[in-house]
Amino acid sequence: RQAAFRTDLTVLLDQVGTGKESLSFMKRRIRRLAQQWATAANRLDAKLEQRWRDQKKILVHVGFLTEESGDVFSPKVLKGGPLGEMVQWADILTALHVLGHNLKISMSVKELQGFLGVPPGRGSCPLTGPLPFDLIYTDYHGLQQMKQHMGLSLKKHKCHIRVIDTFGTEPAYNHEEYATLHGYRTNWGYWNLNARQYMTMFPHTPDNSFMGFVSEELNETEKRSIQQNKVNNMAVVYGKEASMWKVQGKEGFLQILHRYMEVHGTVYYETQRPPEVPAFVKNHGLLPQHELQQLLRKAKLFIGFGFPYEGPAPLEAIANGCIFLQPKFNPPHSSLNHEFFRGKPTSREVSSQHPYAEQYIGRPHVMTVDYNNSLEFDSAIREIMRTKVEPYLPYEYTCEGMLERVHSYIQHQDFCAPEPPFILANLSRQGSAGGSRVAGPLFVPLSNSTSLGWATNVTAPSAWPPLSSLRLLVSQEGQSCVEACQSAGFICEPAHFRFINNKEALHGLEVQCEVVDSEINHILPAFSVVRRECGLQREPLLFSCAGHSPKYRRLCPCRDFRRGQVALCKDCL
Ligand code: U2F
Repeated sequence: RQAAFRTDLTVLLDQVGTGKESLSFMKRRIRRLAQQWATAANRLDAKLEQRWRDQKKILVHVGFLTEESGDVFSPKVLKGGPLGEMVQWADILTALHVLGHNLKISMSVKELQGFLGVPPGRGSCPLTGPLPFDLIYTDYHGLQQMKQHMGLSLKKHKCHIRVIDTFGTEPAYNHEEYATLHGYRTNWGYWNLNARQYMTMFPHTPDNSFMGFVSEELNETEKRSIQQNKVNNMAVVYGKEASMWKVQGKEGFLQILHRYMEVHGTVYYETQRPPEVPAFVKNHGLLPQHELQQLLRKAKLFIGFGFPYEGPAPLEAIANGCIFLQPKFNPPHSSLNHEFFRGKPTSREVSSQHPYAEQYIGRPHVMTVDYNNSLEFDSAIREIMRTKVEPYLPYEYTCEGMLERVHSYIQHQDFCAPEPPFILANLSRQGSAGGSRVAGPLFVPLSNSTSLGWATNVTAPSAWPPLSSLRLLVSQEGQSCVEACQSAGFICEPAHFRFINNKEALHGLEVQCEVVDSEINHILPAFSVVRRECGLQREPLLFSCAGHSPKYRRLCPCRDFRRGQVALCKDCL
């Protein structure tokens, strides 16, 4: 069946259910953004020009909100607890509904069993018939529950699963045997999925798919009125829980801030001001989302103290015309050196409180500074007061951007079908482009590394992203493909690894190999210049953009991307 866009959210709101603060929060959000979603649906509908879209049967099982997982989030909704995950799930549900799919929502193990058709009860019971869904969106808790209740049949059906995974899972952690043997085993990873089945909150490692969420959008009139009504010396602190205000050196930089600006907070409290919040701060208490937006519309500065990491609030602040000021982390925080990230299935280095804001948005909307350097901090505040900025929201965080991305994933990502073979032939230095046939140099000269070009005719008509987006690069020693592609203005594309994991690519690059081995190691394909050794990847699950090693230069499959929509290549729609 063909999917038709929906702009009425009544059915969805009924499906979400009642009885928990988390559900009420999500429903309030869905209602508040309904108009914005409807407009976006109409726009995308027009953009896709009647293109056929399959209607999919989709189950959404929100594991972290089930009683069976302990549901620690719901009781904290009104007390300053994490809301980012609920923001994202509300938006995922809305996007799937608006795109017109056939949606079932489960928030308990009992509902999960009912939808899957496995008998209720505690033990594991295999699903005998076919899976009644094309796609299942869940999280790590939900995955565990499915394993418990579907037993071995989970393995058979796992290509249909998508895991909503805030901070991401790198391939080395996802491969059970490899993780166990090489010290990448954590509480979460080791599910042997295709790493693109994990979907993140921000575009972290491109090994995963970027799901995202949305933020409020403003029309031109609202933008103008916001700019007129900005209070130049008003700052709002990012941190809705008192513990987020327990920061080393806070007195120092807060004093500087207070010298120039009136400081506001939205910290949850029961009866009296939490001792962590200084007396000069005007604390509004935890606000409902729409009231927070109003406060942000007036404020000039939204200031982070270092925690929470990578939440939605900075995007909302920037969308409402604030400048976001945040601490730089030197050394960067990661699962190797920081409690919060310990045990998370990634070694990603987090360079500031909000690396997306730092790297994808940047000045003038975002300033990332060393808070221990009072001169630098002082001059940042003065610069912020002088700078005029317009409200800004990256396209990928608008409703249309999210619909476009989720639509593309649903129609094109298929982890069930065996990867279609491709033809690699006619190695030559030149070629002719046309259709899905890639020819011409898959090669970008890098000023600080000598990457060599190769040209070949490759055909893979059903590849997505299409092959036309592929650019082959060689990393520096110690550099990951994430960095190598980024430094050339591209993004690493794990789906393209299979096209460059071959002797022909090495040959075309004129790499001098005395040996070419095929091994199981997440930094391959790669070569060692000193030892004249080349290695190809034997385990496709270990193709990794994130991997790096000081001894190896990696072969990197980069691709182009759309402005403001890094998840999609130029020919991806
Ligand atoms: C992140 O979770 P948080 O919930 O701590 O992220 P925030 O950026 O603080 O904001 C989440 C939402 O809370 C809302 C605000 C945001 O959409 O509009 N809010 C509000 O309604 N009222 C207020 O007074 C203040 C904020 C991240 F999302 C999680 O994935 C992580 O687990 C967590 C820890 O790093 O950080």
